[in-house]
Amino acid sequence: SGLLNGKNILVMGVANDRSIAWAIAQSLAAQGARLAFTYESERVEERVRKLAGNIPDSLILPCNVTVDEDLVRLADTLKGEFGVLHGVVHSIAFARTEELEGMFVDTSRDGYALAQDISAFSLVAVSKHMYPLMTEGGSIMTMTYLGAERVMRNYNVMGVAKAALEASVRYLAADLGQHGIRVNGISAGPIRTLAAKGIKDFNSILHQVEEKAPLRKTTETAEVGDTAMFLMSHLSRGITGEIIHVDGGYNIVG
Ligand code: 0WD
Repeated sequence: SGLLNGKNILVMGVANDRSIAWAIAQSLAAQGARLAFTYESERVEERVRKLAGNIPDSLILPCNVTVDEDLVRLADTLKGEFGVLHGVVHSIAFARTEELEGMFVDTSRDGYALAQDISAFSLVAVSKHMYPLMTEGGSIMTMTYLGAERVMRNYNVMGVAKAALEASVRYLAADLGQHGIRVNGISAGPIRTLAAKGIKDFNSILHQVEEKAPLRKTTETAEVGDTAMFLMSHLSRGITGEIIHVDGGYNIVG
């Protein structure tokens, strides 16, 4: 009697077992969802196949979100395999490491465009290609960070991309609400993942959270997973265009 029985959900952004998307997948699978995973490139394909192999009945498909044809093919395959899609989890971001230190003012034109393309526009592109499959309504969600709202040291170009991502959540929610499709974001506290490796002084960021956050601890991926499960489920049916902080309360004090 899972909350997501009979729901077909696309999960994008598993890179390894520390990925936030992987914790989300586990929370969704525990409630009976049927999952499709995408991998960005052959570089991560084997790891994703190994992980997803633990989740019965799941699909594993290629999709680089910067390639339109990949999105077209993904939608076609999902239509054939699932028929109807109920949810999309977008847990994808990228910026060059050289743009994640020093001064934001030194961001290159290329680096800015790349961060925007992969980390913000991709949500728009994915939504455009997937919402026609969501004929029974559904839920789309993405992952964001406090660096969208205020200046966080070294987050730089990614903070600006996350600001665009959060605004995109609102515009997409306004567009897709008429189809019964909700669009939301989770703003997670810092978590040690592959993506976090690119951020300078990540340890000191984690320490600050332990010291200052109301819950006096750092965020665990399972906490994000369970909130994502709520957003994918009927329980959150009144919520759209929202950014939910899952950060132990850090944003109210930090
Ligand atoms: O502290 C953190 N880790 C936080 C992460 C705090 C708040 C938010 N987030 C966000 C990230 O910005 C991202 O949007 O959560 C999302 C997931 O990040 P993660 O789980 O921390 O990182 P990771 O496990 O690296 O997954 C991100 C993945 C990529 O991994 P790598 O590290 O191999 O680049 O995004 C995928 C890729 O699998 N990705 C792409 N997928 C499709 N097409 C692409 C692409 N072009 N580029 C990256």
